[in-house]
Amino acid sequence: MNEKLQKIRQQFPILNCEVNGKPLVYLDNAATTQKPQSVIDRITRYYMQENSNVHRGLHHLSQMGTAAFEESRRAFQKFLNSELPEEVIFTKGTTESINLLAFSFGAAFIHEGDEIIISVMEHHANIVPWQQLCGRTGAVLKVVPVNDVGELEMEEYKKLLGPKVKLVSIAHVSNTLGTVNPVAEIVRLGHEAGARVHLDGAQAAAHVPVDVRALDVDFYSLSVHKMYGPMGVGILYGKADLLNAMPPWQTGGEMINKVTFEKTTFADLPYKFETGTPDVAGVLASVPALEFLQDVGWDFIAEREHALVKYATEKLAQVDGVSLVGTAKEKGGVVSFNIDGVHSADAATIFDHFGVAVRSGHHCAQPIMARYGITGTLRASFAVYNTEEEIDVLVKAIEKTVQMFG
Ligand code: 7TS
Repeated sequence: MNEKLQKIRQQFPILNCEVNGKPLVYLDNAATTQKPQSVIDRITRYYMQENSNVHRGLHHLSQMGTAAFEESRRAFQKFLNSELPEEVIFTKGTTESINLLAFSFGAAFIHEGDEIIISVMEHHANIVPWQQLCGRTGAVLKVVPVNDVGELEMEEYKKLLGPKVKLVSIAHVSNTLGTVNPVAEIVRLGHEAGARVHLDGAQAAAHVPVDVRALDVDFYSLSVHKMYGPMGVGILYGKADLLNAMPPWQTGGEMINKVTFEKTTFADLPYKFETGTPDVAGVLASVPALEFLQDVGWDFIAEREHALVKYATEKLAQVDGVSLVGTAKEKGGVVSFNIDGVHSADAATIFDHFGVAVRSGHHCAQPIMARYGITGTLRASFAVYNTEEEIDVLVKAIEKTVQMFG
């Protein structure tokens, strides 16, 4: 193992633990990544020395917390290269970001007969909120198909784009297939047709640099827990002019300007969309997660994740009875597969005896499963701390499973 990789692994205490008497082989990073010591320490320090509510107290701790909270927003502004800090809205995660967007953008811009484009490979979080919005408004959901290897059929996307399309909402990277979608082209074509474009970046933001201005994307969602950061924090990025034109979603404290029983006026961005007490510790501990990504560097991340996907793909292809699901040309750190005659849940349970953590089942993406005529897959998903040796352990577990069900 090279020295840099070793140093990275040393930052993650959980990687030293054992599962069922075996060293943990954590290959479920698309569900959530593990957390480096710096993130854990930041959470501890907050609760030991800084805990207070933000944006409301005049006392020392609250002032300090508020300043750190807004610093964290600026860290995300820089991370995403957004023009303004107030274009960064803190949410609980991608799911909440998309629900916010569906309700608020929906209320401002979606009417009966309008069209919303998604794709077959979306996570349920980027399907159900739009389906519900269509149910409320009489708008129509259009779905971009996916080819046999797991790529969006871009010619079909072009055909779906027409004057009625108000929004395109597509995954930057697929959580089941690992496909990296041609997002710059998706945004460009969407804009040419007069639509707004949202990218679901849940599976992208820890793997590729995201520059919202270079992409010219209107909205971008992410979950910090998939980026080496804490649970319970997400971002909805939106262009200020659009966010300003959108009504609040959830209402209550902290998002108001003035309240009387006759009428309430609302705060400006970003507070209009940040109701109630946020996860302050989580927001503050997101900064060391961004610093971790920056310290490791995008080049190293890309190099390692490509190497791991290539290695896993080659090794799995050599095992009789294993079939890969999703072999797009542009792929992130996800390898989905099935073993002939073995239910994915049974296989995952056997893998666990080897200390190997993978996800099994439909991965909250039932439509793409239906597209391939399957009910689920086994999914190994990689982070920058994973190693080829860990993939060897996975392969051993697969071989054992094949033997047992032989
Ligand atoms: N969008 C995509 C593409 C995702 O992969 C996920 C979570 C979400 C949205 C929702 O993110 P959350 O943080 O709000 O839950 N995906 C997965 C997964 O693949 N396995 O567990 C969670």
